[in-house]
Amino acid sequence: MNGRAALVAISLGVPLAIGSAQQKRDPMSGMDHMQGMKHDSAGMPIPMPRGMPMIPGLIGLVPSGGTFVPGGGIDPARLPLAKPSQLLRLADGDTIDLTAMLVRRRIKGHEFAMYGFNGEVPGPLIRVPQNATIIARFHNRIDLPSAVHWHGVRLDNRSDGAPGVTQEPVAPGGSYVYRVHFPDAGIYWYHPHVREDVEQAMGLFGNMIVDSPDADYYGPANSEHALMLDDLLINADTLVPFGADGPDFALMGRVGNVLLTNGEPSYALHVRRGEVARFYLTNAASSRTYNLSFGGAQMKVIASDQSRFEHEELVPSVVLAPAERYVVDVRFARAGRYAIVNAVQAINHYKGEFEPEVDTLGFVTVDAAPVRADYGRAFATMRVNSAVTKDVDRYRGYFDKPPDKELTLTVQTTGLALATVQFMTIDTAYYAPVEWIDGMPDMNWLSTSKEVRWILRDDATGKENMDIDWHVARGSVVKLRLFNDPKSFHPMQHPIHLHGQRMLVIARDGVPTRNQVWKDTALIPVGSTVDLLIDASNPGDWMLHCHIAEHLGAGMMTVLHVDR
Ligand SMILES: [Cu+2]
Repeated sequence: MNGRAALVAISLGVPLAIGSAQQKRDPMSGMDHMQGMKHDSAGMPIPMPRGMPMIPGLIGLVPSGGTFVPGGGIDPARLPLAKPSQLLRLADGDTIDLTAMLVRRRIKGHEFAMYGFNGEVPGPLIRVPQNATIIARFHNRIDLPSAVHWHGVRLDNRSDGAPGVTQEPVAPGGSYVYRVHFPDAGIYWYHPHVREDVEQAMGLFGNMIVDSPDADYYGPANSEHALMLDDLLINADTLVPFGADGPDFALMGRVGNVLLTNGEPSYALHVRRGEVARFYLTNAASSRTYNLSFGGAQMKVIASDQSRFEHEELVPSVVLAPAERYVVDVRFARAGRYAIVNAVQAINHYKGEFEPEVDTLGFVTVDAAPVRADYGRAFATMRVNSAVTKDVDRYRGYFDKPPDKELTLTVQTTGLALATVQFMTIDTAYYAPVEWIDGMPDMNWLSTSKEVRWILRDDATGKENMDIDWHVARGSVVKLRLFNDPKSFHPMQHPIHLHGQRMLVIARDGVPTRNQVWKDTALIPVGSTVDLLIDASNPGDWMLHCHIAEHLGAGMMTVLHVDR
């Protein structure tokens, strides 16, 4: 058990035994604890949002399953300071070494032992030409088993980095060699697929930009910037420890209280007046969905996970679920300072009200001096990417076919604290289609993968998660319908990710979508039915799962077998 958590538990007079959440389920005993805590919130085991008291029946409880922090209490001063991401331009046939290691990070005045690839957070930005193949030698030098998944890349199945499906986890001290082929231009990312609730949250992620041979693929821009968004959950001066046996925060996911851009709490960029800046956006957070905008600057969305859109569009903001990517061009027309913000509707669970919440991720400072090459006219032109339309045309005949598979997204719980169950029953009356923040971190923290099981249920057979034995022939065009059951114990959005293939979001709630783009991750809001059309062209065993790390850790995955 983490030292701090233990200290808190002692001060509250709660048994220290792991699994004491099971032992203390009497709401009245919780009230007693609250008396003792009334004037002192310093000992709170987890940070609560402003104005949100802990739920009385939960005070003093700790999650079942023990705790884990990276480095096992090592003094961060003994670790190398994390470096910012370095650009690695690779050519076809090149080899890289990618080492997961412990690093020291300074965040909001505190130093933590965390993880990085090659000592960098984010890991190296790998930039390759389309159709290149690289050899990546992965070395695991952290204190957990690990692996590397090349998210969104339609590569050879054996290099997919999916332990339990395509390889064994790489033990601490071990290595593994991946052969990564990049058939599609776009923005991708790599991260471990072992305890990603810990490893990804602690900094193991990096981008890959795959460049089209067409120099005018995205149109002109003055500058390019890769932004990896994530968040971190800290107490006053410690990391909130992770579950030792499996993820905690299993209900809503580990939503952080510090928002990070490229690993830093404040992002700063300087541009010239009139500059068109191209941002490659990746949501690397465990569970937070972002709604991002650039201080009112005009933003044009160009591409998403695996391709450009059929046509470009101006948008007020861009919503990124965990693992989603977007390529946007932003034109900074006037001199001054533009705040990069995440603006969402939070729920106040005590009042049953939605409240606006705005977090500033950083600033873009625009010089008075004008940019040398002014792409204002090109920016104002919404390009039509007929190559994407032609590609999608080959699949449009399948849009109206009946679904090949229908999955319902739901959850089952056992052994949760009584107060959690009572509060949730009331709370479910005003669920939001997307839960942007964690308004109930106390009950969320106590819910581990022991109490919570997230489910993909096959409507036709009633089979769930890994019991679904789903085979399709190579070259099939598969229609998958996903329904996110709003009547479950804790309805919540799920970013559903399919490995190794590409897919289109063809309808939401029966309404056909327009402006297609090839995706590997699709957000399924609560109460929604979403139709995906999968181009199952890449043979192998491919994970289909929720990309909220804690939901995946609590079972929310199956495998699509694309037979040879
Ligand atoms: Cu989920």
